[in-house]
Amino acid sequence: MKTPVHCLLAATLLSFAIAAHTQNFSDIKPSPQQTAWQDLEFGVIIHFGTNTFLNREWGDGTADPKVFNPSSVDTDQWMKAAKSAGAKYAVLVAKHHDGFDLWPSAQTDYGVKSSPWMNGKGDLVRMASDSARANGLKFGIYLSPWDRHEPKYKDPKAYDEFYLKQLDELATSYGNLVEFWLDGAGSAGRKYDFESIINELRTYQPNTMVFADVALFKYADLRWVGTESGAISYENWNVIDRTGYLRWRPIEADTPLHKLHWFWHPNDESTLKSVSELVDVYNNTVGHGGQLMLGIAPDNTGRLPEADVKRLKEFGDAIRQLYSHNLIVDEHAKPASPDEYAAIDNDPATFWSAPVGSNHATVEVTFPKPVTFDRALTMEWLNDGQHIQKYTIEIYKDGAWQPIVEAQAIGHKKIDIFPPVTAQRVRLNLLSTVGEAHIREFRLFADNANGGR
Ligand code: FUL
Repeated sequence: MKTPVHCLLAATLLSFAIAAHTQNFSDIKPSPQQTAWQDLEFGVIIHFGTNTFLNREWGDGTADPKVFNPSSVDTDQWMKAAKSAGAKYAVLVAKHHDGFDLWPSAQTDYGVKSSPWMNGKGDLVRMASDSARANGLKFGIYLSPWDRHEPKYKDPKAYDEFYLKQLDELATSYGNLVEFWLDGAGSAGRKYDFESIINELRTYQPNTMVFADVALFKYADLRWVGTESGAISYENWNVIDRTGYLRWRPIEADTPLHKLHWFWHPNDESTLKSVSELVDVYNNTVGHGGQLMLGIAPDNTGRLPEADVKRLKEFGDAIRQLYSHNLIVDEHAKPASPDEYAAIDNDPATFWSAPVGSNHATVEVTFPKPVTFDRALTMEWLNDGQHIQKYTIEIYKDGAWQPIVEAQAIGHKKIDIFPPVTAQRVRLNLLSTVGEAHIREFRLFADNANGGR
């Protein structure tokens, strides 16, 4: 027969079990590091290595380190170009699947230290991290778990130790890492000791955000969008359920500047994405509440090709042009009530909150005269969770409110694009929210090329 103490223990365990099963979507909140990362919105990932010299995407680990011999590496040029595109941080592929290290790792000779570049004395992780920071960008690292060169790879235990030591070198020598990329490619069926890997990383980099695809969900802070096409094609909820385990895992969407190519290839100008393709990528990733991770690749001289530099700047200019003239501010719209001002002040550091406990609210603006616009940008304040489940954007026309957008999920940022409309009164109608909504920004824009304004 059970004693009362046992009964009490059983009851406590049961209530824990029930609590674990009754996690609510709206109770899950981001960490401060996650919201800070989401505010960055756009980063670049840089691929450079033996593949650059061998016209390859996936090296098989047999390349002679002597092929790596760029004549004029210019990491400042990389970072300036990334910045001109609007990126806030850069992730360097320190080791891709071929196992070639861009820093002088003490764990292997397979890397820059066996190459003729800088007589084997170079350290690209150092150069890239210094240049990133000098240009106002944060810095992160990709270290491929799949290693096609390292002989220890065949022995999971020995390789885990090897990987951990490489990770130590990177996590302790190059300053704060904003993001750490764990790529699942090539690793299907392989079990790594991720418990130890993440513990090690956290010891030295407690604030780094770990990116990984959903298979590594448990260890990651961020999740992969599921495609490299540069779009989030579904409603973007930051909370994801992995078999009863709800967690805040914001989306990152990685896509290369050149179609299908992460590394540089000779005569590859035709794969360079056009400005309008890149603007679509931006609208469909950042404008869909996710992070854009754009792949850029230096050529075999160690510089980004001039055409790529030009395209990155054109892309940045196009986004600045599209989203710097907020009509609500420029055309002096007034809110329906003074407290709504925090939602329309063009300042994402301030936010407006709907009445406590409410499940529906509106943010309304009136212009002195009718304005024409074709897109709205809305930002939800997420520190307390993602609350807005259904909303419309409406214009007042012919004596009634008429929806021009009907959608779900706002999240970090939502850009809604529609045929140009002209109106004097506009409102964001939050039809259904879990608890009160919080809005950082409600902005309206006109794409001049689209006949607006
Ligand atoms: C993928 C890799 O296999 C590609 O080569 C590239 O590094 C991309 C960013 O991630 O999984």
